[in-house]
Amino acid sequence: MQFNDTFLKACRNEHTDYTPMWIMRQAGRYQPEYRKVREKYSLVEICHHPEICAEVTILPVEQLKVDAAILFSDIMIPLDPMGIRFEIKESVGPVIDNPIKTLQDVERISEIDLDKIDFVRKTVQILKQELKVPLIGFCGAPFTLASYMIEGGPSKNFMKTKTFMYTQPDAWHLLMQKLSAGMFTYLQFQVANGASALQVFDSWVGNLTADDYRQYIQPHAKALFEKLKVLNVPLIHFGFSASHLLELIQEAGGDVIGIDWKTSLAQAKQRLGQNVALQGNLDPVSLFAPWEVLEKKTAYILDSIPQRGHIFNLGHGILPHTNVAQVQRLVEFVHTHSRQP
Ligand code: 1CP
Repeated sequence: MQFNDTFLKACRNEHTDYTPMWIMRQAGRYQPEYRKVREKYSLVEICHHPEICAEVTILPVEQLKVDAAILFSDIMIPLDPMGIRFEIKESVGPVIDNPIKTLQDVERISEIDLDKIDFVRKTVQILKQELKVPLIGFCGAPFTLASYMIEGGPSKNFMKTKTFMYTQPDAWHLLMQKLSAGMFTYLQFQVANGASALQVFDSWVGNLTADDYRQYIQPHAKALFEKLKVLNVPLIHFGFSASHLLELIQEAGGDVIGIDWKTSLAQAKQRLGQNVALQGNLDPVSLFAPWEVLEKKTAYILDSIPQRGHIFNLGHGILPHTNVAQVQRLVEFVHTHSRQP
């Protein structure tokens, strides 16, 4: 089988025969095979075993026939080698041992020690050998990571994070700098070992006002994306529920802007311009609709913007109870409906 580079071409806004797609969280609970692996190993244990981790990464590519793989990992994984201890709790998400409260806590965060995540190097190297589609490396953006580090876990209103930002701006900016530097090194490491595109997940940044984004986040996001340019791979920048920040996110950087399901793709294209590639944006819950409804919604998205420079995806992660056969049908439909004669 030949290497399928359709996804990379679309990221570069080049002509492709059809619209490529992958799915955020494509390796996960909705797959019986993944659930089986999880009976034996925790999420972190999967990451620590390169052979198993590679298998979990490849599974959705083979099962769904998507055009890209995403490294199976979590945004928290590179925090441990910076001295941040965490746990991923069942039905909760990441929980931090000692949440950050003071400047001293921030000063204690170390530079990322790549020797401690040698399993990532091994996994990516296996995937480089085995995959016939590009591998997307990823990290959490500084704000999203900081929110877990300060709140101690998932949050609804980000009260502690914003209070920290407003009351201790020097400590905040130091934290952002440290995270931005650490994530650059981490992403560079993934590319050096075989990742051929990168996605930065700023999942929770939509909870900020545009003014706060500009003042507290954007300089650091910009610094990260500026440095990433030298790696010469497509960069995807995704924020959830961040319609009000789209231009600012684009200004911070990225060859591809990820669009969440709440935002109109056509309006995003108008606002951001024809030269930027867009990724998105089917509502993950649409997969629970009858096929005819799902088909209509998918066609609407595909037909709403030019085919060139569009990577089809969900507008956020796939949900645990999604039916695999429905996802397979979706992928097939996206490929055939978008095919240029
Ligand atoms: O097996 C399990 O425990 C299921 C839950 C799970 C999975 C499958 C977690 C806990 N993490 C992951 C893997 C993961 N996380 C991947 C690789 C899978 C793939 O895409 O194929 C990726 C890309 C992530 C990234 C991630 N983790 C993000 C950014 C993406 C997003 O959805 O916005 C975030 C915010 C996290 C934190 C996290 N990890 C896990 C959960 C349940 C959460 C969210 C918690 C919250 O609501 O705050």
